[in-house]
Amino acid sequence: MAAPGENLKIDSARLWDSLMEMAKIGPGIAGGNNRQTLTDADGEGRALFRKWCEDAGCEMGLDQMGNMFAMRPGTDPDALPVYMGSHLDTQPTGGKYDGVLGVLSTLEVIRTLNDMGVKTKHPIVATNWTNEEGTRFAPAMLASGVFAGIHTQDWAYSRTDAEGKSFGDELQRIGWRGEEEVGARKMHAFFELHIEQGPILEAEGIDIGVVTHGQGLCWLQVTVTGKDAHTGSTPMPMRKNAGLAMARIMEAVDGIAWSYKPDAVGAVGHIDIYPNSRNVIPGKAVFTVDFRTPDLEVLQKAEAQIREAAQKICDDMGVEVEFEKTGGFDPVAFDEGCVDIVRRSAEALGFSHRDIISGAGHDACWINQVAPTAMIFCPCVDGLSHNEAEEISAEWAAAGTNVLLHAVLEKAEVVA
Ligand code: HGY
Ligand code: MN
Ligand code: MN
Repeated sequence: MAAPGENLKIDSARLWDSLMEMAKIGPGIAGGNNRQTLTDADGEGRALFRKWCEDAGCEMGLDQMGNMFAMRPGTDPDALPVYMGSHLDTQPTGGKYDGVLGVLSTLEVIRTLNDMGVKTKHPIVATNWTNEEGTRFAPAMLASGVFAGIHTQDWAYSRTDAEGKSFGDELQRIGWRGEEEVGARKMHAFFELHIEQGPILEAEGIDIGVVTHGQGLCWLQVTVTGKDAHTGSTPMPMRKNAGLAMARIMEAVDGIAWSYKPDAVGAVGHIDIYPNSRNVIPGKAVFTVDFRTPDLEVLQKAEAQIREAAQKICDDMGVEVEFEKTGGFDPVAFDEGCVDIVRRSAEALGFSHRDIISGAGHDACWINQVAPTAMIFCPCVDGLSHNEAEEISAEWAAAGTNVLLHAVLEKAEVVA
């Protein structure tokens, strides 16, 4: 005799339709999405998610960082809710599934429980975290970071984008600043389904990633100041070429990451060069360094090494260099109990699975500091993400969502 809820399965076609519907909001130029945080498109996507959740009978909540909560009541209103969720904001050239699968899978879980008339002791809450990507307003996972007490709300509100607009003003402008105190909600557990954003699961033909850890991250912003000068009439020995210094520092970032192979990774992703004129030697370069590794000591060494290497490169070239730490977190070990629930849910549903470390950062990495937390990965094609060509199969999406359903049901306790 199956236990209550044991044979429950989500509606794969309905999940896929919701993904494709959401993908129409903030379209990219090559089939993906550009629905950056706190843009009008983000506001539209939020409104659609809210409508769907209200249609599913959820009680909506909104906090002062714009985090959205959709609660399906439990039989015991005093029982701490089981939360699940991810983010609807995307990269400028993002895919249709990064974060979005993690939010719309929670809607599908709630719709499925409604269809089956399943009651749970603990309430269940679907969540959309604001500004997970950190591309418009650094750092990444900003709102879940405030929720977990990592950042102050004032500091988060003060973060500005490339046009000098502040997070706080933009949140107010799109009309998604709620009244709830951020972090006041207490959680029985938190689960996040996400695409792997790496090649392992697909390459090994595995359906589910049981995420045991998240690698640590270090984000630096580097400003090199040289001197604008004529590219034709300035003798080579007199040049103070900030662009060249940046190129040498970029090379150093790559070399440091390779020196800690196979786990460490490093790149420079955002580059601004001034005055960016074809016949002016760049007098200023502002760029970002992104190091990641599961090993905290290696992460700290890599940061120290790039600061030292960049300083030497700039001293030798007679240019100035400044560093700003714009984001970072130590490697994360998720809650063993919740990780085991994910593993057993995959097992019970007959999905192949393997333990895996997350290469990307996720809201779950911060929520893990305030509630028992675990993540579920599904494969993505060629491991590609943060690219409009990001792709998954409906089967992968359904498998991940079914594991999410069963993991959440175990923590929320089905009431027969
Ligand atoms: O940067 C990250 O790992 C995430 O995609 N925001
Ligand atoms: Mn993501
Ligand atoms: Mn992302």
